[in-house]
Amino acid sequence: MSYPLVCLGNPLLDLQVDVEPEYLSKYGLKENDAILAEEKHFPIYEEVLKKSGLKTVAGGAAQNTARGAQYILPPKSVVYFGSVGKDVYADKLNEANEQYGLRTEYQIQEEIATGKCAALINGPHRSLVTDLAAANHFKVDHLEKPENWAIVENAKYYYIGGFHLTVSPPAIEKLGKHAAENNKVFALNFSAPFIPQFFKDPLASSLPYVDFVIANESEAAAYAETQGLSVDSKDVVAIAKEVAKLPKANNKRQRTVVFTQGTDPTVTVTYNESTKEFDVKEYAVRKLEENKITDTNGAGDAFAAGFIAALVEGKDIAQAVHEGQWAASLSIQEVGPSFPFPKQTYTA
Ligand code: 26A
Repeated sequence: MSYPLVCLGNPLLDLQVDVEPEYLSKYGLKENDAILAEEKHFPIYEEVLKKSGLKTVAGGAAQNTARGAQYILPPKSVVYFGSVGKDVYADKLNEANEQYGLRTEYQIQEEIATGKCAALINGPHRSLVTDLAAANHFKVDHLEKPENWAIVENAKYYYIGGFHLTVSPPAIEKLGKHAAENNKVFALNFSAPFIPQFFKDPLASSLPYVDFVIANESEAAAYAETQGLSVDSKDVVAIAKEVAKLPKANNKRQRTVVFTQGTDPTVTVTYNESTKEFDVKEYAVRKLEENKITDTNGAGDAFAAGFIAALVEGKDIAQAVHEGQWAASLSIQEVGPSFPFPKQTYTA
């Protein structure tokens, strides 16, 4: 019995609260962003823990995608790697993962707390401030343990949260190499604008392995600006073309770049290396009525979950985008990066 999908990322517990715009400005936060906490942000955690209406929900971007993909796929389909502490936060993550049937192979830190993310919700926006803690201590040697490497070898799809580029580029490279050498599917999410901005080199080193890039419009713009591309940073198709045609380690697979844009159409660009042609597609998003939206925390991760689950199911890119959009619409109707129970099933 082997698990077809392996995911890698930073396991976090989300401390989710509603805030006013003034609270964001007090800490110099943008309304829609994800950042690593600096010293000046640390009081936020104390403050949110005291706020009424606090919700603690399992988070960590790639872990959300892993849970979502397992929600969709048959039992025993997804294994997630990351690093946590030994505390009540880790207990909460384990509880959520069990509910979804997600198998985790955590690297456990004896002395370091599980990571947390203050998810500051302001209407349809979410500002995420993360203290990685134990998540920051994931090491490639955890993947290299024979029992874990067997899981990797038995899988056929790999999904990496770009956020993990801040933690263990060697682990990402190891999985990427394995995927390329064995003609397996490797997907990477840009995760947040600060990844292409400040983790430019590790991102550049991992991109040759990537068959599917998944990102949103602000991450695409950050990529274009940081790379100094001579394209309009709002022109997602032009940016996707630039990313799609970057060199690949495995030329047996074309690269597809998938850019979501909130309620604007999802764009996919696939580059055909032999003809030098791009296949560009746009997929409209079915807008949910506003009163059905609970919050957008985890919407992008849910999209990625539906997308990658569909690939695992053997579906094509168009179907994968539709399944991704469906998963995102389910998740934004729940609190945080969650899915509804009893389980819903996707019908094309
Ligand atoms: C390294 N950073 C900043 C992060 C994250 C993160 N997951 C991994 N690494 N910052 C926020 N998140 C998660 O993103 C989800 C929404 O997409 C949050 O935990 C939240 O669940």
